[in-house]
Amino acid sequence: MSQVLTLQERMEGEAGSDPLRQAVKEAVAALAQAAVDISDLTCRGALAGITGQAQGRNTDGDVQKDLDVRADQIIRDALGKLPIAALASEEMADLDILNPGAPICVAFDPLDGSSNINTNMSVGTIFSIMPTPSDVNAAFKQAGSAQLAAGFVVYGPQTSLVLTLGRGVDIFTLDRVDRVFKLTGSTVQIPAEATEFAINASNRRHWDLPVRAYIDECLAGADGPGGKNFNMRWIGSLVAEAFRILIRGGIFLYPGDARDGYEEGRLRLVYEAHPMAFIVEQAGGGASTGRKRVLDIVPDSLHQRVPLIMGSIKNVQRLEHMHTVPDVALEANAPLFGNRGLFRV
Ligand code: AFP
Repeated sequence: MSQVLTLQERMEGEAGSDPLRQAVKEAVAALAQAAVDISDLTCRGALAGITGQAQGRNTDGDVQKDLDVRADQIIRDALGKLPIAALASEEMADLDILNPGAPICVAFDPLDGSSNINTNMSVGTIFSIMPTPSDVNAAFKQAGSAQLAAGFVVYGPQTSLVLTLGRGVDIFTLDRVDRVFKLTGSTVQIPAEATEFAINASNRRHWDLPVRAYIDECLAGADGPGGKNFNMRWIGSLVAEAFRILIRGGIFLYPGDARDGYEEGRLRLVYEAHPMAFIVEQAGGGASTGRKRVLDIVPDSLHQRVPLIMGSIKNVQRLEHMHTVPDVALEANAPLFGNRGLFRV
């Protein structure tokens, strides 16, 4: 294989002498190094003392697994030495103010998909880099469109780092020989339309009608109103679903639903949906709540949840269209729920 660019070399070319881009480059390099260390833990599992056992709950009530806590510490140790104004983590209640005059702020989910750890499924790290506002306490009360960079790491068969600096999406694969991320995909583009959806179908009875109508259209297949046969995937790990969509398209849905506490879905806006939306849009896809663009949303609080539908732009637009149709029209088009339907109601 011809000489491939390393992440460091790719970032050098991007950063130039611009101080803001330099700060972003340093933060991404530190996050990448932390990812190498986290990858060592995930690929050794129980041999590294990683069992997926609960160690308590974070301030938002989510169960904290051993790797959640260790990954959080690895990332904070890596970033803590840099000129960063503030950190936010899924595992921290509030902002961690470091150097208020520094140009950037970093939010991260240190270990997403932790319920998969002891089942040897892919897990990941997600991060978002914002410019520091005049009031550092409002670092993560900016619209997602203000992001300077976003990325995620998948600790899977390969350890892959996906990165956007606002000028397209690159994919880097960890070379375990020299423990360096190397460029394996550049200017990644999501297919405009695809026939694969990802949703936790066990929650169907809790979905709003537009989501039901969209999924039922997919399930109705080529003989139905959508005229296409669909495949389904649900891994239970956002980073793995996102990576698959970057490679072969499709649509991921974690909508709000009628369960207590899930009115706005499960995913967090600041350190999951905003970075994912930035990446997906930079790869030509769409990222929506079903009613509005995720990158337009200004967070009210650090850990607020948001419905996230993302992927191939035409699939996302179809789902958004369903949210503009009156429920009565959607119900009228729902023969699948009659006596002969796929779902007995
Ligand atoms: P965990 O980090 O608690 O495993 O949650 C993972 C996640 O936030 C996201 O990565 C998955 O897409 C989603 O939850 C799976 O949620 P369900 O378990 O409700 O299907």
